[in-house]
Amino acid sequence: MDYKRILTVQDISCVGQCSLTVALPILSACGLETAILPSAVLSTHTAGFTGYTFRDLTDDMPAIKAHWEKENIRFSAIYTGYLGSAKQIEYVKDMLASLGTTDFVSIVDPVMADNGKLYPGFDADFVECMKTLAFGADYIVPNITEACFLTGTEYRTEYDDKYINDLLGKLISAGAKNIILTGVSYRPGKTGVVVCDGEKTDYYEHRLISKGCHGTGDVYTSAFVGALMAGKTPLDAARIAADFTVLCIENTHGDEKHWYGVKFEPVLGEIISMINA
Ligand code: PXL
Repeated sequence: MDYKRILTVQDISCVGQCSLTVALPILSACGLETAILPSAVLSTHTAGFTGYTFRDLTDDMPAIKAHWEKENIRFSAIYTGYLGSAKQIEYVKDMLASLGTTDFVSIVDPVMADNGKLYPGFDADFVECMKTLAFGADYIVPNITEACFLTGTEYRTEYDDKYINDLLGKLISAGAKNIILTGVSYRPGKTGVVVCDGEKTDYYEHRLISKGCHGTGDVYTSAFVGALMAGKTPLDAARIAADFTVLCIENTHGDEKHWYGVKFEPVLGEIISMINA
């Protein structure tokens, strides 16, 4: 298989095991040359820490893109995660339009919300802008809260498959091509991921270990992108990402001091085995 170069655009939270400090090692482990574009540098992530620093790197983006174009650098895929501002989303859309190879794939994790609420710093204008990025992408990987914000749907903690199918239908009508909807739980002790390409919908159910483990969304999407770009089908990539995320949570669960992220490093070898299986 050819050697793929992938770009991931998201923040560096210096401490906190999320975004780039998760995506870079996971994508590299999947055998991909991984280029990064930090959207911002924060001392920690914003979910649970207070007083964190935030250096917005939006203004560096056009010059970085221009340099890559001058050097004729192109990417097989661009995967976006946490983006710091609406202006940044516009720059990222420019990159999707011009930095891809001919078989280019775009994957957008519309990181902005969880448990029914937007993360600190995000507002309705950001959501509107995120819609324009997400609905133009080849794959989107929202959780249920993000899917609700993207479609103006009321968030529910209890739901059935009709609610989920309506949500998928609204995403497809709005322009989504392939949806990987995470955290879909129909019974106690279980959760799962829905994979929908607009015609076919599959569901992969797995163990629910605990709620609220921070950073699992980034582990999941990074593993999904890694497996997809390593040549797996979207459904297989979604399954591998789910199994790997469960392993990471199992490895973290029970360590009360480790509330801010998942201890994915000791099980990183497992994703390599899953991809090679
Ligand atoms: O895990 C998503 C994420 C990424 N980056 C930053 C965050 C969060 C979630 O809160 O705060 C800075």
